[in-house]
Amino acid sequence: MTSQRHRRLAPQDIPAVVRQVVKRTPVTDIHTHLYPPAMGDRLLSGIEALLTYHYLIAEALRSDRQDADAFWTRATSDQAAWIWRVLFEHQSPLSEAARGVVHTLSRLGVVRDGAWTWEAVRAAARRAATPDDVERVLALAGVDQVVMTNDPFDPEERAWWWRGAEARAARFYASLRIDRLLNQPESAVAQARQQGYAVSLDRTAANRAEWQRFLSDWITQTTPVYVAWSLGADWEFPNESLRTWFLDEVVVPVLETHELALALMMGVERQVNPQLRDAGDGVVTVSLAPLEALLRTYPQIRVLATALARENQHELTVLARKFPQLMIFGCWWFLNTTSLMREITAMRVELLGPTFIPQHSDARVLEQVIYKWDLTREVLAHVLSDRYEALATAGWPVTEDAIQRDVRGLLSQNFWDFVRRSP
Ligand code: RAT
Ligand code: ZN
Repeated sequence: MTSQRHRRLAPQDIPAVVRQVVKRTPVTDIHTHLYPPAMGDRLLSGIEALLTYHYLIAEALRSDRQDADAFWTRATSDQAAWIWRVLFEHQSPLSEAARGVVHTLSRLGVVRDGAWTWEAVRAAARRAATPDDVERVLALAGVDQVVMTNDPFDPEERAWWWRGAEARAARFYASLRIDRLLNQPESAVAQARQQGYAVSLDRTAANRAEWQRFLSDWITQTTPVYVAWSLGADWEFPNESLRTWFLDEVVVPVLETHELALALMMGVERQVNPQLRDAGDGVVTVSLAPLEALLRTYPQIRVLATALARENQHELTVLARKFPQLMIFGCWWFLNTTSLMREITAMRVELLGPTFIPQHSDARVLEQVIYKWDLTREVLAHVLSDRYEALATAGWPVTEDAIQRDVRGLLSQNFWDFVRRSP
């Protein structure tokens, strides 16, 4: 067995071996909106949640041209039934998000004998997922660890985390999302004050210390794997803004003290169409100059980064060649499609070798990890097969062991090494 894995592979055998390795290698899903079942309503699951995913809401409203305000007045079960009618009965579910529902239901075995009627599909609906469901779904998707999105400005999260040890759940890791601090500081002040911190927007030593105390308390309580910030095109760094003050005086020192990485999710334009609510955010190409300046100013800070615009992908990948403390990750949101993932993943491998994190699921509903990771595995196997075949053809001894090592890095180890933790 072992000698088999050390055996030099013939180019024609490579695709099958790569596919097998990619299929069996467990994933760390480094950015999701999933939570342990003990967090109750936070964990979305089941057919209604799958259908009322904001990606599908946007697609259904576009297809049917129904008034969005009318959509929002419906009960969730009606919204789900309507989306099914529009996207699955009145047209074929060709989009990635719609195909994802079909793929997921098939893999879960809930649609039998090709009976894709709404009645049959709805019969698969469940209420809150049990811990056993979570285990089963994660096993189907081959996901071992899940990183949540935790908002320190959310009073419910505060109540949950301060309940202590019981808040910890196997497989689920916290990430601290500080959007509010850097994007809506007034609201951050109000929320942090409610939690008992005497913070303000003043650029004073006392305020700096109090904000640092706020973040440090959250870090101690949740032991996040990173601190995250999502932003649009309006970031400038360095400059005289309050945002820069927060970065320089609060965020960076706290990251240093706790030896944490910062995750940047760049290129979201919030509420392009507010009528669509959660489905109303869009994409914007950003300048990467502020990121570059941040990396130069703080070489000791490790930065995970993803960009939402296709137009930013090449520049971001080149930036990662220049700064080892930059780890690029994911084909985010509107990029999580077969064609764009293929393009972006191939480019990243060609420019960075196996030193990046190809994907995160961004799942908001438990079962979504199935279609999102199946697709990622398909794309990754395709891209890697080409590369290993080219290597073998050039004379390099490609072995199963080597493929396994690289894939393990891409699907989980690169992340854990970068954040300096172990799962
Ligand atoms: O991909 C998504 O589901 C988006 O709505 C956002 O969650 C985005 O990933 C974010 O975390 O801001
Ligand atoms: Zn997200």
